[in-house]
Amino acid sequence: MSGPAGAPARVPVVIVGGGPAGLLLARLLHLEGVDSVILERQTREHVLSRIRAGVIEWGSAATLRAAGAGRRMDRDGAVHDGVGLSFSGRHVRVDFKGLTGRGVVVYGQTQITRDLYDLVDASGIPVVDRAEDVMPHDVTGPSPYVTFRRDGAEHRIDCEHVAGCDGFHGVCRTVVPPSVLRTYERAYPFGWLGILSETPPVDHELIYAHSERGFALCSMRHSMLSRYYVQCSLEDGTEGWPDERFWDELRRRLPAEVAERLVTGPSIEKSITPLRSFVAEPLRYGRLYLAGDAGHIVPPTGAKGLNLAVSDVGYLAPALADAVRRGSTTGLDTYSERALRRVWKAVRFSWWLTMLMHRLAGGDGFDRRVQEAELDYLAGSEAAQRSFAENYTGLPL
Ligand code: RFL
Ligand code: PHB
Repeated sequence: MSGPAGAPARVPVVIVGGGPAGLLLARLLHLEGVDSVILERQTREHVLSRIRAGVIEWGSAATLRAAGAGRRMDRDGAVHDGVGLSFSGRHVRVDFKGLTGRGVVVYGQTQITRDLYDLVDASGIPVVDRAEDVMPHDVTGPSPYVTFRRDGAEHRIDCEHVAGCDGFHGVCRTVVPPSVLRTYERAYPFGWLGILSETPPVDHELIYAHSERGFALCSMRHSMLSRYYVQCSLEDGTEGWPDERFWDELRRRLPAEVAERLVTGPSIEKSITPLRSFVAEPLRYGRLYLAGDAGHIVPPTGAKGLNLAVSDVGYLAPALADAVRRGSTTGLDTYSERALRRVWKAVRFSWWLTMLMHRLAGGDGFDRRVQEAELDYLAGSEAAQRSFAENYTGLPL
């Protein structure tokens, strides 16, 4: 076995996964003078073709800027100072800026990933794509190593620490034995059907809509690229949702004056996502650390997934740098606890917003009445709106 072409045989930190968490971690470590290697299962083209998050919390935007990844975000992204909530024929605007002094940045994850890849390349950080059968070893001892295959050849990289940034379906979480790992999970009985279309967004801000027919979300990437979602059944496939049906259903879930303004067009992407909350504890096992979706996922309703990946890495990068450069493990010793405190608050918010805004099946109407009462409360209470705004724009690190 040998170090692969372009990657050293020994490096302080091996990062498994070249999504936003892995790329940002590599860049922040580089800025702290710590070398790393990224092992990514997919091709770069594949990673860059994924359409995902669109809302960046204020604090995440600051972290991205500190990493040097803020230039295009600040030029092409849009600061949103509020968001619309519609229900029972009413439309309420939650004024983030007025209530918290901050907004969020609407800028696609696809663009962030591209910006981070550019930075990682410019920093000379090796990224091995198409890395198969990646496997961390000996993470509870002083000398971990990671093996993988590429183009049929076996490789090994020795390291001091392994960062598991390999998403929900990654390998790193499976390295933690069941006797150590506790998982908490909630699968919701519905999904989101999302489309991207080259049409102007229906509003200058996002609209979260609760309706008798189910939830809908109007989002965007820029002035000529809209992102819309409707709650759908878990049994649905995209083939059962031709564009006409999607637009028709979306219109029916929006307040009449919004539906009238909706500009439709052919979808350029269409996909279905099941909704799930999941947390793994602890996020550390020996010298292996889980960050981002590898350790937890949230339903997209609260727009928190990418933001949690950024905040995990915001804790992990300085802790790793302290360990590698100064021999101090205090930051790593408290990483899991610090990250999980913030994760659980985002899990709570995402769960709450999901349960508030979606059509819940069955029952005698009790759940619906409670939802309506809560939405009415939210519409009429500045305290409730401030709490919403504080959570949506991002709790402190
Ligand atoms: P990722 O992005 O999944 O990246 C993990 C990477 O690891 C690779 N990998 C492996 N590499 C090597 N060996 C293995 N064995 C590997 N297994 C996997 C994968 O190929 C991949 O490249 O995780 P990361 O970096 O933690 O980032 C997390 C975010 O991607 C995710 O939380 C967000 O996209 C969630 N999310 C949203 N988050 C927000 O903050 N705001 C939003 O508005 C928002 N909207 C969304 C979302 C996610 C969605 N979907 C599709 C799940 C909307 C949707 C529809
Ligand atoms: C998106 O633009 O893709 C998006 C925005 C807000 C969410 C989820 C997804 O809560």
